[in-house]
Order: sequence, then C-alpha cells, then structure tokens
Amino acid sequence: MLLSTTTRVLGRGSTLLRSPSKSTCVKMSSSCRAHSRLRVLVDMDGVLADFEGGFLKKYRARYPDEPYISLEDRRGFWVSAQYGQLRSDLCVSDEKAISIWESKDFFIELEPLPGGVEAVKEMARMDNTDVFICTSPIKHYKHCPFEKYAWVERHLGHDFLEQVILTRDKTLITGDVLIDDKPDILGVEPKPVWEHILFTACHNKHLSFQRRLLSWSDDWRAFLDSKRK
Ligand code: UMP
Ligand code: MG
Repeated sequence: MLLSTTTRVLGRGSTLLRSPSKSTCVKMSSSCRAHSRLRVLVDMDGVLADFEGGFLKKYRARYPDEPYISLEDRRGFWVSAQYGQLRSDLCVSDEKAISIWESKDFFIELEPLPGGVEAVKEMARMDNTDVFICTSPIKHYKHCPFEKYAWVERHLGHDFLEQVILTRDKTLITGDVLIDDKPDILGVEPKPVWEHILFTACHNKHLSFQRRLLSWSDDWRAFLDSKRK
C-alpha cells in the first residue's frame, strides 16, 4: 500500500513516501528506499574472476607468434578493441582475441582475484546485507553462462547460485552499490539507482573516478558502512 503511493520527487537517491491516511512525508536515503537492507551488486569478470590474466595466458599459449598487450599496457575496457588496434595493419577486428573467451573452459578456469571470494562470503554474512553477483555474459552463449554459474558454485558454493544475476544491462538492476571494473556502465535506464564504485583493474587504473576500490584489501567494509547511514 505504502509502496504503491511512493513518489520519487527528490531526485537521485531520495524518495518521498506519502501515506494516503496521513499528510506526513518522510525523506529516505536510497539505502532504505524500498527495503531496510543494504543490497550490494558485485561484478564477476575483473572483480572476482581474473578475466584479464586468464585471457593473456591463454592468448599467448594459443598464438605464441602473435603480438600481445601486457597487463601493464592495457587501456580501455574492451580487450578486443585494443587488440584490434594492435592488428590494424591487417584490417580485421580481433577475432583471435575473441576466440579465446568464446572457447570452452575459458570462464570456468578463471582464477579468483585475491580476496574477492572471501570478501563476498563475509559480506553475505553481514547483518542486513544482501549480496548478488551481477555479471554480463557474452552473446556467444554456448559456454559462458553455464561456466559463470559453475564458477560461482565452485568458489562460493551451491547456495550462492541463488544470488546470480546474468544481465547485459546492469542499469536495470536495483541495488545500493555496484562494485564493477567497467568505468561506463550504460543501458536503457538513464539513472540507475545504485552507486557505482570502480574496482581497480589493469585497464582502468589510469582513469580518475569518484569512488574506487584499489583491491579487495582496500576498505570495502567502510564503504558499505557509509552507504548504510
Ligand atoms: N568482454 C567482451 N569483450 C572484451 C572484454 C570483455 O565481450 O573485449 C566480455 C567478457 C565478459 C563481459 O563476459 O564482457 C564483461 O562483463 P562484466 O565484467 O562487465 O560483467
Ligand atoms: Mg567486470
């Protein structure tokens, strides 16, 4: 009843609740807009699973004579775009790079990034906290979606499969926080409700960004606490 009469009139992060039986209005922060629990969305590739390291290892093993980009020299979210530039003399989009993550066992064999699995497990045990894994599958669906579920089961346990959100548009998902290594998270919703905290990765470390986690050793607990207030 209350929710059906909720009106978002105070701009991003604030909601005015109108009760039909009372003339009072209550200003609420985004973290308790429609729920009293903190909802944390955690990305997978580049945040929990070492996509960049896994890619480079398999690319070099499969194409030992081709040029490659060291992790130190990675720039821009799209690996394929940077490899395409490297190979622009051949005038092809980089199918060799793409073939690596389209291959069977690429996603399931990604190594966990240090501290990520432990952090997510700890978050899930925190009071009044819900954690979801929010990850975008590639459109070549033969292996990737299956292996993303299998990775979560292997590293976080069977029960955690309940927390998996596969979507190519994260702007549609509601949450208080999104921890993600992609600097520009765009989609059909122009004003996503979550606050994006950038997780540092080889391709984004040179960018300036309002809020970032340097790694899972950084103080993610303090950041979550700040969102509860
Ligand atoms: N991906 C590409 N091309 C690239 C780099 C990554 O298609 O050059 C894919 C792999 C992952 C997805 O499935 O993008 C990244 O997902 P998120 O981490 O943003 O959820
Ligand atoms: Mg990512």
